[in-house]
Amino acid sequence: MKKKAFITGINGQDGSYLAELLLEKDYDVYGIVRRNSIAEHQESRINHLEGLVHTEYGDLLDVGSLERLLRTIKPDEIYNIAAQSHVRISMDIPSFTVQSNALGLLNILEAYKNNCPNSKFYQASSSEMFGRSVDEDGYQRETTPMHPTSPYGCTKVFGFNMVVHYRYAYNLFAVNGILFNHESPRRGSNFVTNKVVKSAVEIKKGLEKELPLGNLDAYRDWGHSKDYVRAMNMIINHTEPDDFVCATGVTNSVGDMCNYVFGKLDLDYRDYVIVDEKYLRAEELKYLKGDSTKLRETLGWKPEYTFEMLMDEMIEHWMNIDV
Ligand code: G4F
Repeated sequence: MKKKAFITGINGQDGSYLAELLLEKDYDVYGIVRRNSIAEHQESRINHLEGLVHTEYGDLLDVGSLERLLRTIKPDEIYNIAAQSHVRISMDIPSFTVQSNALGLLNILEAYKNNCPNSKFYQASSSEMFGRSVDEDGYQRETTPMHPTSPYGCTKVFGFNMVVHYRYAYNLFAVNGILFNHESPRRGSNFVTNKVVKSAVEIKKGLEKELPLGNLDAYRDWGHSKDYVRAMNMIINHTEPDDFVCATGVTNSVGDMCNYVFGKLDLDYRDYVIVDEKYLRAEELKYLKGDSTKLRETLGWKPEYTFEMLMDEMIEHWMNIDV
């Protein structure tokens, strides 16, 4: 019998790559999409999967839809990837962010417990939970204390703790992947990697003159979304329910990233990048570098993409389309 997977956020970057991976592994793939007034671009990341995945209208804030779908589909694996995932925007709309990410997670966790407790549940937890915390050796790992620096980070700490609590309280196979930043050509263009690559290509093509950014001194551990959805599937298929950090272990600043991307296009980023206060954050998470030894040693995961391969793929993507 084919395994059934249920994905919230199937039309996002990670959801679309995860759906592709699970189809390759011969799963039946179900997902929910939220109703949007502009229907045209709603499923643009999964248009190529039309007829291969089953999509239904649903919403993490609509308990009835979650209960009904989980009761009827009875998936083997549930991946909760949907979220208000933009950290700076979470400072503009903290209440909505809490509703989507914290209350929404609780809604689907309850629907899971009440309708298909024999399924397995994956929660998209985040390195943003670590916030101000770095271990003495310069890494964050599963044991690093969590001191989040944004409403988004606070909601993810709530979600992480609820998943662990439900695991022990109700004997559920509920797990967390603590994923560091992961990108791809499918990344929204208001996240810094795709914003920089898209703008640098536009500048190269003579379509733009400058690139306004926020903090250039923040460090991030950037990997490829394809590698990270592979980790999600490995984590949910481990013999025991557990929590794992997924990261490359390499960190670069936003300035380093600009230098690499503009350099590949034979441009000097310092001639084009300006700092615009609009993109600064009320509190910045300054430094992320993940230690994923537990994931590598327990489950044999390792990333296939380096930072340079990731950036090169994104540059090539934008060079090949009309922007
Ligand atoms: O690309 P970002 O917006 O990603 P951020 O805030 O690190 O969050 C991402 O990674 C988290 C995992 O740690 C996820 F949980 C979360 O959902 C999301 O996927 O910003 C990266 C860095 C920040 O330090 C930011 O201040 O880039 C800096 N930055 C500088 N200028 C900018 C800009 N970020 C954005 N989005 N736009 C700018 O103009």
